[in-house]
Amino acid sequence: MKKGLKLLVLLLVFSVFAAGCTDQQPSAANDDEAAANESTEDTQAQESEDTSGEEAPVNAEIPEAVQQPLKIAAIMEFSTGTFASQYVSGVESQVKKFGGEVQVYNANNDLAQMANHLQTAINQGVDGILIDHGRAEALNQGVQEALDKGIPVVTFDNDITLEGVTAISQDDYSLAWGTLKRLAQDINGEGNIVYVWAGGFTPLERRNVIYEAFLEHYPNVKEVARFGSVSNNTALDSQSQMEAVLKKYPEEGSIDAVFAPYDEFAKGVTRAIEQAGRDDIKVYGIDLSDEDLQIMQAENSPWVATAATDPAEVGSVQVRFLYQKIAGEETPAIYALDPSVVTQDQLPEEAVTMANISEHIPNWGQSNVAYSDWMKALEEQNGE
Ligand code: SR1
Repeated sequence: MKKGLKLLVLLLVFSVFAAGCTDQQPSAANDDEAAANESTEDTQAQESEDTSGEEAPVNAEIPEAVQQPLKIAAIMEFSTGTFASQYVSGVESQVKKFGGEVQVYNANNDLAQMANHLQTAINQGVDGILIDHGRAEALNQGVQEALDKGIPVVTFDNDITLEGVTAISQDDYSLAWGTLKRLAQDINGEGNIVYVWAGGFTPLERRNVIYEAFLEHYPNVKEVARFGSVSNNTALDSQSQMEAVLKKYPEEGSIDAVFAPYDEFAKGVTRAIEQAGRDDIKVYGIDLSDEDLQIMQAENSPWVATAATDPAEVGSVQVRFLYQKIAGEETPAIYALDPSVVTQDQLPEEAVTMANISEHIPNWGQSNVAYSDWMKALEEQNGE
């Protein structure tokens, strides 16, 4: 591609991701349409759904459809890792506050199994379905059947774009750019980096769009190695894959940084770097948990920055959109939570946890997103 054209393409990519973005990976093709509309829809959705700071009236009338205890199914592609466990706790806690019951189905990274779980939930006549990860090609048919049967569906980290579904995300484009921007600044726009990545997961596909644009934007940053797989042992696998890379690049200064856009990747890579005593390499991650904070706060930890939202809040927001749907309220087609970048130097000496991180990171977390007036009353009715 000619230099001028390349620059134009790059500028376009950057302006698109700055606006909410598109997904250029073939395996995430269904994202394109949704992502193209994301900018305006997000803004509209956030204007209409984000009631942060407002006190909801406790005596608002509770819609009839949500007055009885509801049966909710959460269909998950996988449940390993600290992100997934925090997400599930957010789902369970919000459903409990609303007086409902949630059955969590874990497909252990098997998309066919995930589709079977979806079918089971539909056959059981649940009141609403939450989808976590998975791919449209495996789930579209089941989701359409649920919609046809009047069962509302809200997805997270999925590329389904069927009409009637609300799809939430952590704004993966911003997550990736937040941490990569920090990486670029720290190495002054030049150096050797390692990329940890696995295809076929919607959030990782979206983050990869930004990574590809990042490499174009910083031609003096060279990717010297790439690996990655998602399994029940992602952190351990990443550790041994990074150990192999370190053996290949044993000289001090031969690797400047690792971009590890999933905390299970970042944990494994960090351990490998620490064990090899390579204090010349820094890790830039995505996601946050108590365990991640502990690793980042350890003395001389290579993990210096991460971009994240609160996974428990993601789960709770998804449940609230589902209850809004069940109550017959309008919900947006797309909603993206706003991530924050957390750097080691923002953290104090004392141990920080997810419970008090908001004291150290400006604008951390979002409360009251998708919170209808009657939700407070429903929670109070259920003794919460
Ligand atoms: C394999 S996908 C892993 C990602 O899913 C969630 O979006 C988390 O942010 C995690 O990084």
